[in-house]
Amino acid sequence: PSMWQFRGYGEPTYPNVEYPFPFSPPYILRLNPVGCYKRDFVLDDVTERTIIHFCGVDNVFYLYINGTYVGFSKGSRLPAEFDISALVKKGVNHIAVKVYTYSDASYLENQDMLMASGIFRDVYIISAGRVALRDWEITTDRKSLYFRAELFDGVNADAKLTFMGQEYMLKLENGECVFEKTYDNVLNWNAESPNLYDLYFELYDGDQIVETYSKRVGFVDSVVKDRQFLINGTPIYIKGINRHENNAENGRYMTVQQIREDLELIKKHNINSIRCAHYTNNPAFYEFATELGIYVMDEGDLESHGCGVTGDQGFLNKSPVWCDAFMDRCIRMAEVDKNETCIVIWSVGNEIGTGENCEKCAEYLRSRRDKKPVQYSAPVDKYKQAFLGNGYCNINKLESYLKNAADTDQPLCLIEYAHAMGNSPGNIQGVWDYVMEHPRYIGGYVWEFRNHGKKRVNEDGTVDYLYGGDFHDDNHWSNFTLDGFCRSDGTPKPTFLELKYVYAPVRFKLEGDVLNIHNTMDFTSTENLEFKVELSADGKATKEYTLNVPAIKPKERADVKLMLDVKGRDCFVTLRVYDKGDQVALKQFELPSTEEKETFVPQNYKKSITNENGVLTVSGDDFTVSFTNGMPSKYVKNGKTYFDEPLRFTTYRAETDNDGIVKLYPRWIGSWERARLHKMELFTLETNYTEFEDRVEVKATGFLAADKSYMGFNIENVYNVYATGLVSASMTVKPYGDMPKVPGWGSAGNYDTLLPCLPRFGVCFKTPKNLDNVRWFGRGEDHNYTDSLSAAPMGTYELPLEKLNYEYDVPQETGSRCDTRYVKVMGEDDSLTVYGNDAFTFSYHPWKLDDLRKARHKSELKADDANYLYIDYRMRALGSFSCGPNPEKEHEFEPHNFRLSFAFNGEGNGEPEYFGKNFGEKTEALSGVYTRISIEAERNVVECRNVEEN
Ligand code: IPT
Repeated sequence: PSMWQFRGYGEPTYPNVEYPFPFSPPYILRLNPVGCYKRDFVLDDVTERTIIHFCGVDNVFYLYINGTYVGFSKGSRLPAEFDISALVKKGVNHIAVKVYTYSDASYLENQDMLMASGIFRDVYIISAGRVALRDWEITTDRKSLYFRAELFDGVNADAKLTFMGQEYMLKLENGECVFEKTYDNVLNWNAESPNLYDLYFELYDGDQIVETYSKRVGFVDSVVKDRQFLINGTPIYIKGINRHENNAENGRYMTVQQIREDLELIKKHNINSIRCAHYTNNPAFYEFATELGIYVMDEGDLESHGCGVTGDQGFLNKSPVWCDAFMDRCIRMAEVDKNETCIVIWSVGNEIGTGENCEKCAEYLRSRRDKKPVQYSAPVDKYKQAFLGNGYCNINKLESYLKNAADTDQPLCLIEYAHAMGNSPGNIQGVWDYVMEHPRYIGGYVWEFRNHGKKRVNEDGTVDYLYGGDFHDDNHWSNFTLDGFCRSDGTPKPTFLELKYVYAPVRFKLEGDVLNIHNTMDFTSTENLEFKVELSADGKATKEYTLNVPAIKPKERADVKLMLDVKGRDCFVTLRVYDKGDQVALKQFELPSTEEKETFVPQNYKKSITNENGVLTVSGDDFTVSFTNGMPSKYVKNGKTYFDEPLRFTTYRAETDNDGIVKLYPRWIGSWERARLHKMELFTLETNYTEFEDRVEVKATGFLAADKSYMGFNIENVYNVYATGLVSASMTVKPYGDMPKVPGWGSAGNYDTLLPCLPRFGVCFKTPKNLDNVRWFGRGEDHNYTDSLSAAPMGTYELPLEKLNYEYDVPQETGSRCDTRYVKVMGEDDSLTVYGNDAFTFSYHPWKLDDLRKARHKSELKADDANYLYIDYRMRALGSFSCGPNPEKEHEFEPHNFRLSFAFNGEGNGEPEYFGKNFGEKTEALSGVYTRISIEAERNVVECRNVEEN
């Protein structure tokens, strides 16, 4: 199986919303490439009945056997079977399949993914005899089994059903039998304990067994009741993810092994639910989900987003002519997948607007024997949907959905939330804190599992992942489909680990030394979890112990006392929870400090100072530091040059996809570029120095500003150069003028966010290449942002530079670490060490910022001949704005006055020499409004003036 565009025949396309043909249903007014498949196959024997089964063919196909036309099928992600008994012979046979790229069905298969074609799932032949199973149905609830078998041609036959250790002889009359039985004492199936029982079915022709089947069956029922979603009568949380069937080498063709690996990775991340976005999956998927314990929302292969061009996404949904086509997709989904234990919800489809057709589909699904809740994306009748499904919204909006749902009886479920495009999403923790406080919310499904890039191996062996616009396509949505928690090559992003800990089986609160443990599991007590406590002070672990936790029942809480005897300035208690060796929960609390930083006491020293040609140089015994244009510009210590270009203020970051989607939706990028944040230069008005016995103080004031823009920053820098070559810096920054703003957008429900905001503010050291190891005390180990900290506890970490930065399929901002107290960028026996006064955010890149900004594929990003160490006062949070909300206000970097204080020193690789010293004024937000510099600009400034106190 494959998709021909992944095998060198043509290229995929990525139109996403807009149909890749003129809107004229049911016609396809465009060139329609056709793939012709031909091959021989050998039948050792020809039985009474030969059936050929196609598991998935995109988009429609015609089948020919031995030169004779057999039939036609559509429904790309649905199977099709043909009886070819009359056409096959013993020995060599010939099969031909003509696959069309487009058809009227394309109007209903407009999902957001790479469009590609071909026979992408298995094809197999069934050779059966006179007595042969045509269909079977296995439905359970908590106690009973309903079993129905149906034979071809209505023949009579005997059969044996083996289940729960018992054998039942069945008689099929006119080709049918039904078996029903209630069992006491069965263990129910749920995602936490996927208890299964083997069912065997043997079919006889006379006394010969002619066919045998087996299925693993779970006893389970799912209903929506009293504003909750109940599995076996117990309300559950949906800790879910949306998943497409997709991989970088074969498109929608996945091997059984790959499907298994996906699900194991998903399960390992504390995820209990998958929505089959947006079509029925490979049959192996459901079997693994059943075995591993994953609740599945199965979804019809139905999306008509492109109908939006008519002004109504539901244009076809409302058309009676299309009703059968809608129904066909839902009936086939339910018929094909009806025996899968893991499916607990049916979904009609995605983005099909509103209309009678989807109503009828929902009615049909609701009428089925299994009585599973039915979800549909179109809230025609909000009283009938299983869930009130919203997503991609900020906390305000979550609140208002709750209010609007006051007169309804369903739970609220975020069918899609937390858009993981590029370096994203932020605030999953915030959403879940809200969910946990509001029982009507039962959770939801993040968007989505894996990026959809198409792998390309370049001539030099580097690998890129391609997306819209790379395929000679002009109707495309660029990299909008690189929006998974894993890169295209399957590597998890740091936010996937964050998701894991947000979805953790236990949550914690700490008051004094009382730890409140909340079991968020639905069926399982905590008795098999192992709780470890780690105390640390100033970056060093001081004690570790195992916590004795009583078995806490599902959903219940218990208090446990902690021993918190730790002394130091920065004290933390870190809780790690293990389930069979796998860490399933992580939480850190800061403890009160018992010590203060020591004030740094300088030594007197002999110094020489020169001030020529705009360069001020201070030298001591074994160091020299120069200042140019108010910034440290060269630093040599013990014969080593740590930098010899001026530190640069950095007011820009390589845009994340949430900041704006390049060439698609500029959003913040547009606003920041209009403000010229990427072009800011420092204009120093004055530099003075004063010599003291024990230091030289350098003061500089100026503007950070750019042409064509009325905004900037007033800067006051104060440095002190001490005896050992230690240099402290205190930078007071006051923004002025017209600060960048961007409106919220559509579905994000974020209309209220018109805050001015900055991408970052900090300084950058250009360091030599040999400083290629990094040690820091701060948050790690993976990168972290103020709205994505749950997997990033404070600690001392060390990484080689090449492992420090997560590299996205589309290069963008990466590698930031918050709350850092010191960072050492190290060579073999030396380091440039930066000390916070008290904390900063750092990142360290082997690339130039501009190169990181401009590269649109991995291979375009080349390391520079220097490294770049960024010491930031603040780095903007992530948010989810590529298809969701901006960061919450408390995480947003609103412009305000502040001071950034730190010190740097050239030193060895051992303990940081000045860690724990206080160098004077701290890094902090300062009060005050923006400064205005011109009356004419009044109009622009007014809107920004609410930034009174930071
Ligand atoms: C949502 C779609 O359902 C999904 O297929 C995908 O396109 C996602 O957006 C964005 O990646 S719909 C959302 C815009 C409400």
